[in-house]
Amino acid sequence: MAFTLPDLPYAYDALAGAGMSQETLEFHHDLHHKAYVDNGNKLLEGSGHEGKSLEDIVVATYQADALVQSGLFNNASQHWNHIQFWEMMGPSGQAMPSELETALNESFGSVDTFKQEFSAAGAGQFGSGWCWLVKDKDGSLKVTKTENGVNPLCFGQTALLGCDVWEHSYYIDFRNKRPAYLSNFLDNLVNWENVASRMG
Ligand code: MN3
Repeated sequence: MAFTLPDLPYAYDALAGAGMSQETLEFHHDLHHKAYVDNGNKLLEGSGHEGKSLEDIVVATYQADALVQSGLFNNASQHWNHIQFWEMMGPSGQAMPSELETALNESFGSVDTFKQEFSAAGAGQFGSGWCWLVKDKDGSLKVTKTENGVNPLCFGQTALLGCDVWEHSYYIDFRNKRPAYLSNFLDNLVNWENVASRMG
């Protein structure tokens, strides 16, 4: 089905107090995310994938062995990634549900260790991409990083939390300081209720 740009689940200035400005959200949602939707729709036409869900298009067009992904994959996956990303954030002051805290403690030793691993994955992603907290096929929680638009769907994993480490996500508010953007994301921007709801 055709891709459509969803509204943000909050006002454009809702995250400003948590370190993501209105200007960043206007550029990121209205220009970057919209471009993935518009370009994806052009590439979807005549591709043979028109009848599929967004998730199925991402999985069907991912090429494990290809050095360069197709344009349809890149735009569809980035569309999916951004839908998740908006939902995974909220205004500052969000508490972590106890079941998620317990799961992070069991998987990583402590919430702080999880945050360190997640930040290191994001800071260590060379060039554009994403870092993730995923639930793997065996049920274990893992921190991963992916290049460009590649996401956990490609590996049969459930995305619990993802952070966009393309420069367009942080350059207005943090300039070149990706590690500062990542630590602010974890400390102030994550909607932990949304993350917990994805554990299933
Ligand atoms: Mn982005």
